[in-house]
Amino acid sequence: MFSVEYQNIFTQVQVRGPAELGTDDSGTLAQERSDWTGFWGLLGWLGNAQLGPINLGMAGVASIASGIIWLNIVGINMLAQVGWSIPEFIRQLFWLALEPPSPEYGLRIPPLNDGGWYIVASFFLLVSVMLWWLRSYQLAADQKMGKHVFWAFGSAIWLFLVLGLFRPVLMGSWSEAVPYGIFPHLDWTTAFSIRYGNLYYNPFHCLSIVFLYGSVLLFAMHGATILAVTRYGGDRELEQIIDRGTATERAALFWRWTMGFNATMEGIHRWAWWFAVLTPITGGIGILLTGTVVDNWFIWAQEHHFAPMYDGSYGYEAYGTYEAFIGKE
Ligand code: 07D
Repeated sequence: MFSVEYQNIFTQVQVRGPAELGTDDSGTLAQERSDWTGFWGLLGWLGNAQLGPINLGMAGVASIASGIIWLNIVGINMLAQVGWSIPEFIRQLFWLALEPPSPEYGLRIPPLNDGGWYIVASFFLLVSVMLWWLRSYQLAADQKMGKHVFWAFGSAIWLFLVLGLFRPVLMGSWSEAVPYGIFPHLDWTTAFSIRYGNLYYNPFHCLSIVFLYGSVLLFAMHGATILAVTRYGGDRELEQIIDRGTATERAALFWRWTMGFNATMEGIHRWAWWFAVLTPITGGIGILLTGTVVDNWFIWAQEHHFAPMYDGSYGYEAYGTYEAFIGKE
Protein backbone atom coordinates (compact mmCIF):
# COMPACT_ATOMS: atom_id res chain seq x y z
CA MET A 1 0.00 0.00 0.00
CA PHE A 2 2.71 2.45 1.01
CA SER A 3 6.41 1.86 0.73
CA VAL A 4 9.21 4.03 2.02
CA GLU A 5 12.25 4.31 -0.20
CA TYR A 6 15.12 6.71 -0.72
CA GLN A 7 13.57 10.04 -1.60
CA ASN A 8 14.69 13.23 -3.31
CA ILE A 9 13.35 16.18 -5.30
CA PHE A 10 11.47 13.87 -7.63
CA THR A 11 9.31 12.32 -4.92
CA GLN A 12 7.67 13.57 -1.76
CA VAL A 13 8.16 11.14 1.12
CA GLN A 14 11.21 11.75 3.31
CA VAL A 15 12.75 9.08 5.49
CA ARG A 16 13.42 10.35 9.01
CA GLY A 17 15.44 8.25 11.44
CA PRO A 18 18.13 8.86 14.06
CA ALA A 19 20.96 11.09 12.79
CA GLU A 20 23.68 9.24 10.87
CA LEU A 21 27.01 10.16 12.46
CA GLY A 22 29.21 8.08 10.18
CA THR A 23 32.52 6.38 10.78
CA ASP A 24 34.85 7.46 13.50
CA ASP A 25 37.66 4.95 13.55
CA SER A 26 40.79 7.04 13.09
CA GLY A 27 40.37 9.25 16.12
CA THR A 28 40.69 12.65 14.47
CA LEU A 29 37.08 12.82 13.39
CA ALA A 30 35.90 12.58 16.95
CA GLN A 31 38.04 15.57 17.92
CA GLU A 32 37.39 17.85 14.99
CA ARG A 33 33.86 17.32 13.90
CA SER A 34 30.83 18.90 15.54
CA ASP A 35 28.23 16.72 17.25
CA TRP A 36 25.39 18.88 16.03
CA THR A 37 22.89 17.48 13.58
CA GLY A 38 19.52 18.71 12.46
CA PHE A 39 16.87 17.85 9.92
CA TRP A 40 15.53 20.26 7.36
CA GLY A 41 12.63 19.24 5.15
CA LEU A 42 13.57 21.70 2.42
CA LEU A 43 17.04 20.14 2.23
CA GLY A 44 15.37 16.75 1.91
CA TRP A 45 13.85 17.83 -1.39
CA LEU A 46 17.33 18.34 -2.80
CA GLY A 47 19.19 15.45 -1.17
CA ASN A 48 19.57 14.18 2.35
CA ALA A 49 17.48 16.08 4.91
CA GLN A 50 20.17 15.68 7.57
CA LEU A 51 22.35 18.71 8.21
CA GLY A 52 25.67 18.00 9.95
CA PRO A 53 27.81 16.85 11.58
CA ILE A 54 30.40 19.11 9.97
CA ASN A 55 34.12 18.46 10.19
CA LEU A 56 35.90 21.74 9.53
CA GLY A 57 39.26 20.95 11.10
CA MET A 58 42.23 23.32 11.37
CA ALA A 59 42.65 23.60 7.61
CA GLY A 60 38.97 24.34 7.13
CA VAL A 61 38.88 27.06 9.77
CA ALA A 62 42.06 28.68 8.44
CA SER A 63 40.79 28.42 4.87
CA ILE A 64 37.50 30.13 5.67
CA ALA A 65 39.29 32.81 7.71
CA SER A 66 41.69 33.47 4.84
CA GLY A 67 38.82 33.50 2.32
CA ILE A 68 36.91 36.02 4.42
CA ILE A 69 39.99 38.27 4.55
CA TRP A 70 40.22 38.08 0.72
CA LEU A 71 36.52 38.87 0.36
CA ASN A 72 36.77 41.80 2.78
CA ILE A 73 39.80 43.31 1.07
CA VAL A 74 37.97 43.11 -2.26
CA GLY A 75 34.73 44.47 -0.80
CA ILE A 76 36.30 47.32 1.16
CA ASN A 77 38.33 48.39 -1.89
CA MET A 78 35.10 48.46 -3.90
CA LEU A 79 33.38 50.43 -1.15
CA ALA A 80 36.23 52.98 -1.19
CA GLN A 81 35.77 53.35 -4.96
CA VAL A 82 32.16 54.49 -4.49
CA GLY A 83 33.04 56.97 -1.74
CA TRP A 84 32.00 54.60 1.07
CA SER A 85 28.36 54.80 0.00
CA ILE A 86 26.52 51.57 0.75
CA PRO A 87 23.63 52.30 -1.68
CA GLU A 88 26.13 53.01 -4.49
CA PHE A 89 28.06 49.88 -3.55
CA ILE A 90 24.91 47.81 -3.93
CA ARG A 91 23.83 49.63 -7.11
CA GLN A 92 27.20 49.28 -8.83
CA LEU A 93 28.28 45.97 -7.29
CA PHE A 94 28.27 44.00 -10.54
CA TRP A 95 30.48 46.60 -12.24
CA LEU A 96 32.98 47.20 -9.43
CA ALA A 97 36.42 45.57 -9.33
CA LEU A 98 39.66 45.24 -7.50
CA GLU A 99 42.06 45.41 -10.45
CA PRO A 100 45.60 43.98 -10.58
CA PRO A 101 48.55 46.42 -10.70
CA SER A 102 49.24 48.21 -13.98
CA PRO A 103 51.98 46.87 -16.31
CA GLU A 104 54.74 49.32 -15.30
CA TYR A 105 55.13 47.53 -11.96
CA GLY A 106 56.03 44.23 -13.60
CA LEU A 107 56.37 41.63 -10.85
CA ARG A 108 57.18 44.22 -8.17
CA ILE A 109 54.83 45.01 -5.31
CA PRO A 110 53.10 48.34 -5.96
CA PRO A 111 51.73 50.80 -3.36
CA LEU A 112 48.58 49.49 -1.69
CA ASN A 113 46.24 51.85 -3.50
CA ASP A 114 47.81 51.22 -6.89
CA GLY A 115 47.41 47.47 -7.12
CA GLY A 116 49.01 46.51 -3.82
CA TRP A 117 45.70 45.54 -2.27
CA TYR A 118 45.15 43.22 -5.23
CA ILE A 119 48.40 41.39 -4.42
CA VAL A 120 47.57 41.17 -0.72
CA ALA A 121 44.05 39.92 -1.48
CA SER A 122 45.42 37.36 -3.96
CA PHE A 123 47.77 36.00 -1.33
CA PHE A 124 44.85 35.32 1.01
CA LEU A 125 42.79 33.76 -1.79
CA LEU A 126 45.72 31.50 -2.64
CA VAL A 127 46.09 30.41 1.01
CA SER A 128 42.34 29.88 1.28
CA VAL A 129 42.07 27.72 -1.86
CA MET A 130 45.18 25.66 -1.02
CA LEU A 131 43.97 25.00 2.55
CA TRP A 132 40.54 23.94 1.27
CA TRP A 133 42.40 21.60 -1.10
CA LEU A 134 44.45 20.19 1.80
CA ARG A 135 41.21 19.69 3.74
CA SER A 136 39.75 17.63 0.88
CA TYR A 137 42.78 15.33 1.26
CA GLN A 138 42.57 15.12 5.04
CA LEU A 139 38.87 14.29 5.10
CA ALA A 140 39.33 11.55 2.49
CA ALA A 141 42.33 10.14 4.39
CA ASP A 142 40.34 10.13 7.63
CA GLN A 143 37.66 8.04 5.94
CA LYS A 144 40.27 5.79 4.26
CA MET A 145 38.87 6.86 0.93
CA GLY A 146 40.61 7.29 -2.42
CA LYS A 147 41.83 10.80 -3.12
CA HIS A 148 39.76 11.29 -6.27
CA VAL A 149 38.02 14.47 -5.08
CA PHE A 150 41.36 15.94 -4.02
CA TRP A 151 42.89 15.33 -7.46
CA ALA A 152 39.81 16.58 -9.27
CA PHE A 153 39.86 19.79 -7.22
CA GLY A 154 43.60 19.93 -8.00
CA SER A 155 42.83 20.11 -11.71
CA ALA A 156 40.64 23.18 -11.14
CA ILE A 157 43.36 24.68 -8.96
CA TRP A 158 45.81 24.14 -11.82
CA LEU A 159 43.72 26.45 -14.04
CA PHE A 160 43.26 28.91 -11.17
CA LEU A 161 47.05 29.02 -10.63
CA VAL A 162 47.79 29.34 -14.35
CA LEU A 163 45.41 32.32 -14.62
CA GLY A 164 46.52 34.13 -11.47
CA LEU A 165 50.11 33.05 -10.82
CA PHE A 166 52.02 30.93 -13.37
CA ARG A 167 51.14 32.92 -16.49
CA PRO A 168 51.60 36.37 -14.90
CA VAL A 169 55.05 35.22 -13.66
CA LEU A 170 56.00 33.88 -17.12
CA MET A 171 54.78 37.13 -18.70
CA GLY A 172 56.75 39.12 -16.13
CA SER A 173 53.81 41.18 -14.88
CA TRP A 174 51.05 40.93 -12.27
CA SER A 175 48.95 43.08 -14.59
CA GLU A 176 48.24 39.89 -16.55
CA ALA A 177 46.16 38.47 -13.66
CA VAL A 178 42.36 38.42 -13.59
CA PRO A 179 40.50 41.25 -11.77
CA TYR A 180 38.16 40.48 -8.86
CA GLY A 181 34.72 41.63 -9.93
CA ILE A 182 31.61 40.20 -11.53
CA PHE A 183 31.47 41.95 -14.92
CA PRO A 184 35.13 43.08 -14.89
CA HIS A 185 36.34 39.47 -14.89
CA LEU A 186 34.09 38.83 -17.86
CA ASP A 187 35.55 41.93 -19.56
CA TRP A 188 39.00 40.53 -18.86
CA THR A 189 38.05 37.24 -20.49
CA THR A 190 36.81 38.94 -23.66
CA ALA A 191 39.80 41.30 -23.77
CA PHE A 192 42.16 38.33 -23.34
CA SER A 193 40.53 36.52 -26.24
CA ILE A 194 40.70 39.59 -28.53
CA ARG A 195 44.26 40.52 -27.48
CA TYR A 196 45.55 37.09 -28.47
CA GLY A 197 43.69 36.83 -31.75
CA ASN A 198 40.47 35.01 -30.73
CA LEU A 199 40.68 32.19 -28.23
CA TYR A 200 38.38 29.99 -30.32
CA TYR A 201 41.46 29.19 -32.45
CA ASN A 202 43.42 28.00 -29.41
CA PRO A 203 43.21 24.21 -29.75
CA PHE A 204 43.38 23.76 -25.98
CA HIS A 205 40.39 26.06 -25.54
CA CYS A 206 38.68 23.78 -28.08
CA LEU A 207 39.66 20.70 -26.09
CA SER A 208 38.54 22.28 -22.84
CA ILE A 209 35.12 22.97 -24.36
CA VAL A 210 34.97 19.41 -25.67
CA PHE A 211 35.49 18.09 -22.15
CA LEU A 212 33.16 20.70 -20.61
CA TYR A 213 30.30 19.90 -22.98
CA GLY A 214 31.28 16.23 -22.87
CA SER A 215 30.93 16.31 -19.08
CA VAL A 216 27.48 17.80 -19.45
CA LEU A 217 26.48 15.11 -21.92
CA LEU A 218 27.86 12.29 -19.77
CA PHE A 219 26.21 13.73 -16.68
CA ALA A 220 22.86 13.90 -18.45
CA MET A 221 23.23 10.38 -19.88
CA HIS A 222 24.29 8.86 -16.58
CA GLY A 223 21.76 10.75 -14.46
CA ALA A 224 18.96 9.88 -16.84
CA THR A 225 19.99 6.23 -17.05
CA ILE A 226 20.09 5.73 -13.30
CA LEU A 227 16.79 7.54 -12.76
CA ALA A 228 15.27 5.38 -15.47
CA VAL A 229 16.20 2.19 -13.59
CA THR A 230 15.77 3.27 -9.95
CA ARG A 231 12.48 1.35 -9.98
CA TYR A 232 14.67 -1.79 -10.31
CA GLY A 233 17.17 -0.65 -7.67
CA GLY A 234 19.59 0.91 -10.15
CA ASP A 235 20.31 3.84 -7.83
CA ARG A 236 22.02 1.38 -5.47
CA GLU A 237 25.01 1.64 -7.74
CA LEU A 238 27.55 -0.08 -5.51
CA GLU A 239 25.35 -3.14 -5.09
CA GLN A 240 24.79 -3.20 -8.82
CA ILE A 241 28.56 -3.26 -9.37
CA ILE A 242 29.03 -6.24 -7.04
CA ASP A 243 25.89 -8.09 -8.05
CA ARG A 244 24.63 -6.94 -11.42
CA GLY A 245 20.85 -7.01 -11.34
CA THR A 246 18.04 -6.31 -13.70
CA ALA A 247 18.50 -2.52 -13.44
CA THR A 248 22.05 -2.73 -14.74
CA GLU A 249 21.07 -5.25 -17.40
CA ARG A 250 18.40 -2.93 -18.72
CA ALA A 251 20.56 0.22 -18.52
CA ALA A 252 23.42 -1.51 -20.33
CA LEU A 253 21.14 -2.99 -22.96
CA PHE A 254 19.50 0.38 -23.54
CA TRP A 255 22.85 1.93 -24.46
CA ARG A 256 23.93 -1.05 -26.54
CA TRP A 257 20.67 -0.72 -28.45
CA THR A 258 21.26 3.02 -28.77
CA MET A 259 24.91 3.12 -29.76
CA GLY A 260 26.26 -0.42 -29.69
CA PHE A 261 28.40 0.22 -26.61
CA ASN A 262 27.76 0.57 -22.91
CA ALA A 263 29.92 1.86 -20.08
CA THR A 264 30.05 -0.27 -16.95
CA MET A 265 28.43 0.65 -13.67
CA GLU A 266 31.87 1.56 -12.32
CA GLY A 267 33.46 2.78 -15.56
CA ILE A 268 30.88 5.48 -16.21
CA HIS A 269 32.15 7.25 -13.11
CA ARG A 270 35.71 7.09 -14.47
CA TRP A 271 34.45 8.61 -17.74
CA ALA A 272 32.77 11.37 -15.75
CA TRP A 273 35.85 11.99 -13.57
CA TRP A 274 38.24 12.19 -16.52
CA PHE A 275 36.02 14.44 -18.62
CA ALA A 276 35.54 16.83 -15.72
CA VAL A 277 39.22 16.82 -14.77
CA LEU A 278 40.43 17.27 -18.34
CA THR A 279 38.35 20.45 -18.75
CA PRO A 280 40.62 22.64 -16.59
CA ILE A 281 43.78 20.62 -17.35
CA THR A 282 43.54 21.30 -21.10
CA GLY A 283 42.25 24.83 -20.38
CA GLY A 284 45.26 25.61 -18.22
CA ILE A 285 47.64 24.42 -20.94
CA GLY A 286 45.87 26.70 -23.42
CA ILE A 287 46.10 29.75 -21.17
CA LEU A 288 49.76 29.06 -20.28
CA LEU A 289 50.68 29.00 -23.99
CA THR A 290 48.84 32.27 -24.70
CA GLY A 291 51.17 35.27 -24.92
CA THR A 292 54.12 33.11 -23.88
CA VAL A 293 54.43 30.77 -26.87
CA VAL A 294 51.65 31.99 -29.18
CA ASP A 295 50.85 35.68 -29.62
CA ASN A 296 47.89 35.41 -31.98
CA TRP A 297 45.79 32.27 -32.19
CA PHE A 298 44.04 33.35 -35.39
CA ILE A 299 47.32 33.78 -37.26
CA TRP A 300 48.55 30.56 -35.66
CA ALA A 301 45.45 28.82 -37.04
CA GLN A 302 46.02 30.34 -40.49
CA GLU A 303 49.58 29.03 -40.41
CA HIS A 304 48.19 25.63 -39.53
CA HIS A 305 45.63 25.77 -42.32
CA PHE A 306 42.42 25.75 -40.39
CA ALA A 307 41.56 29.46 -40.29
CA PRO A 308 40.62 31.18 -43.57
CA MET A 309 42.99 33.69 -45.18
CA TYR A 310 40.04 35.98 -46.10
CA ASP A 311 40.88 35.65 -49.75
CA GLY A 312 38.41 32.79 -49.63
CA SER A 313 41.14 30.21 -49.16
CA TYR A 314 42.48 28.29 -46.19
CA GLY A 315 46.06 28.99 -47.16
CA TYR A 316 46.50 25.91 -49.27
CA GLU A 317 47.52 28.05 -52.30
CA ALA A 318 51.01 27.76 -50.86
CA TYR A 319 50.85 24.12 -51.92
CA GLY A 320 49.92 24.99 -55.50
CA THR A 321 46.72 22.99 -55.62
CA TYR A 322 44.20 21.76 -53.11
CA GLU A 323 45.11 18.19 -54.06
CA ALA A 324 48.75 18.85 -53.15
CA PHE A 325 47.63 20.36 -49.85
CA ILE A 326 45.69 17.28 -48.83
CA GLY A 327 48.51 15.06 -50.03
CA LYS A 328 46.69 13.46 -52.97
CA GLU A 329 49.19 14.70 -55.55
C1 07D B 1 37.75 29.16 -13.68
C2 07D B 1 39.34 27.74 -12.41
C3 07D B 1 39.29 27.01 -11.13
C4 07D B 1 38.64 27.72 -10.05
C5 07D B 1 38.92 27.56 -8.76
C6 07D B 1 38.07 28.28 -7.79
C7 07D B 1 37.33 30.92 -5.84
C8 07D B 1 36.28 31.06 -4.81
C9 07D B 1 34.79 32.76 -3.84
C10 07D B 1 35.14 32.43 -1.39
C11 07D B 1 36.13 26.74 -14.51
C12 07D B 1 38.80 29.33 -7.02
C13 07D B 1 37.89 29.75 -5.92
C14 07D B 1 37.69 32.06 -6.74
C15 07D B 1 36.15 32.41 -4.30
C16 07D B 1 34.38 32.93 -2.56
C17 07D B 1 33.12 33.64 -2.31
C18 07D B 1 37.38 26.72 -13.66
C19 07D B 1 38.09 27.79 -13.25
C20 07D B 1 39.98 26.65 -8.23
N1 07D B 1 34.42 29.58 -23.91
N2 07D B 1 37.65 31.24 -22.25
C21 07D B 1 37.26 28.45 -20.88
C22 07D B 1 33.79 28.42 -23.53
C23 07D B 1 35.07 32.23 -25.30
C24 07D B 1 38.25 32.49 -22.42
C25 07D B 1 37.00 27.20 -20.18
C26 07D B 1 32.58 28.26 -24.28
C27 07D B 1 35.37 33.42 -26.10
C28 07D B 1 39.34 32.63 -21.48
C29 07D B 1 35.91 26.57 -20.94
C30 07D B 1 32.50 29.35 -25.16
C31 07D B 1 36.26 34.19 -25.22
C32 07D B 1 39.36 31.42 -20.79
C33 07D B 1 35.42 27.65 -21.83
C34 07D B 1 33.67 30.17 -24.90
C35 07D B 1 36.74 33.19 -24.25
C36 07D B 1 38.32 30.62 -21.26
C37 07D B 1 36.93 27.21 -18.69
C38 07D B 1 31.45 29.66 -26.15
C39 07D B 1 35.83 35.50 -24.73
C40 07D B 1 40.00 30.69 -19.74
C41 07D B 1 36.89 25.82 -18.09
C42 07D B 1 30.33 28.76 -26.43
C43 07D B 1 34.64 35.44 -23.87
C44 07D B 1 39.40 29.31 -19.65
C45 07D B 1 41.57 27.77 -22.21
C46 07D B 1 36.59 25.72 -16.63
C47 07D B 1 40.37 28.32 -20.20
C48 07D B 1 38.22 29.38 -20.60
C49 07D B 1 34.26 27.53 -22.57
C50 07D B 1 34.02 31.35 -25.57
C51 07D B 1 37.79 33.44 -23.38
C52 07D B 1 36.03 25.26 -21.57
C53 07D B 1 31.68 27.10 -24.08
C54 07D B 1 35.84 33.17 -27.44
C55 07D B 1 40.24 33.81 -21.38
N3 07D B 1 36.27 28.70 -21.83
N4 07D B 1 35.94 32.07 -24.31
O1 07D B 1 36.48 24.65 -16.10
O2 07D B 1 40.79 27.40 -19.61
O3 07D B 1 36.43 26.85 -15.88
O4 07D B 1 40.73 28.61 -21.51
O5 07D B 1 31.48 30.69 -26.77
O6 07D B 1 40.94 31.09 -19.02
MG1 07D B 1 36.14 30.32 -23.19
